[in-house]
Amino acid sequence: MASEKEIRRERFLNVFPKLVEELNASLLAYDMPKEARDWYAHSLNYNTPGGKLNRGLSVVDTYAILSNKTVEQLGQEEYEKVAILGWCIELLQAYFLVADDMMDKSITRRGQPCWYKVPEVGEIAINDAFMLEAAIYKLLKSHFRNEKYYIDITELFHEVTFQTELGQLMDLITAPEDKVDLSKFSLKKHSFIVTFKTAYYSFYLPVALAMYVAGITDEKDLKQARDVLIPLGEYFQIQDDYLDCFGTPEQIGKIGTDIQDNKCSWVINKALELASAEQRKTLDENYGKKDSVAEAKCKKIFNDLKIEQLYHEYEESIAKDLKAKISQVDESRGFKADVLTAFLNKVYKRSK
Ligand code: DMA
Ligand code: MG
Ligand code: MG
Ligand code: MG
Repeated sequence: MASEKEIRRERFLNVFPKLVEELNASLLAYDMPKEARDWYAHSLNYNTPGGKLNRGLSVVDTYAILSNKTVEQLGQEEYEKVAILGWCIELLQAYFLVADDMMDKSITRRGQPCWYKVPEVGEIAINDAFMLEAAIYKLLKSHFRNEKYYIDITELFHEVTFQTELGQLMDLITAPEDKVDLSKFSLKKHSFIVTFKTAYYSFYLPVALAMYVAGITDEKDLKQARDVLIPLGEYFQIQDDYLDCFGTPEQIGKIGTDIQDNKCSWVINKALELASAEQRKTLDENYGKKDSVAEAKCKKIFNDLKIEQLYHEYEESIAKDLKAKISQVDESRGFKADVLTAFLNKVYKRSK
């Protein structure tokens, strides 16, 4: 028997082929040949639906909570409306990931080769990334143009995209390939980078979109959502950093690259706080090298410093703080603390 979670995922997935069809029809309107239409469909299908779909499903879940309904009680038309917004976030994520994997020189994603690693794709992936982003605004226009919140959600997508790109810029320039300088890293810088590169689009965006559709748009309520979701997003990226180093590729669907890529990750920052002079020297000499022996030396130090245990302690403490914050939420204008609890529960102790 399929679980409630699997049924919800299936219902969400069922919407996507219609969107691919619609996007392809827009190419036909420009007389694009079959070769181009097939390429776009392949890129959309390869890069968009294969992940956990947490962000997309959260738009639906949040909207249901705000409407005092279960997901199952949403009528098909109402359901598709919010599901399309969910797919727009998944398209935004696909766009970022295709580019991120090229910039991070990653090999696999979601258990398959990164898109740019597919032999016939290569650097065409750059244009494919742009076209994944363009799909968002096509869909917003065709499905939401007549809604009073159309301009709000369109501007929100633009702003959040820009915030994420700022985060990616900071992530990349803090990790130059040829100049390893660990003194440039700090937990404060890490927090800044991950808030921008992950928290806004992965956590604030899904909830804010559902709030616009549900008509709960008082700035006080948007702020209540942000005040919990931004630290929750920071916690999520700390998990991503932790899993990059300590997760297995089978578990996380990708091969970790942070050590070899000289990334300002939570793991190295925590290690730098605690390292002895000797350990620091080893890290200075081996971090950020495109070499698996050097990478193993860094991992050995992380193990000696018990970073895994520190991570679990961090996780308990942040979950406790977030629960306390959620319990303070003011529901008088229709916003609901349950929206935030549902999000926290999806993230807490995740292992993939
Ligand atoms: C991901 O950061 C951020 C965006 C905006 C894609 P990352 O490089 O740590 O992600 P991953 O570990 O999935 O490559
Ligand atoms: Mg990456
Ligand atoms: Mg990256
Ligand atoms: Mg990562």
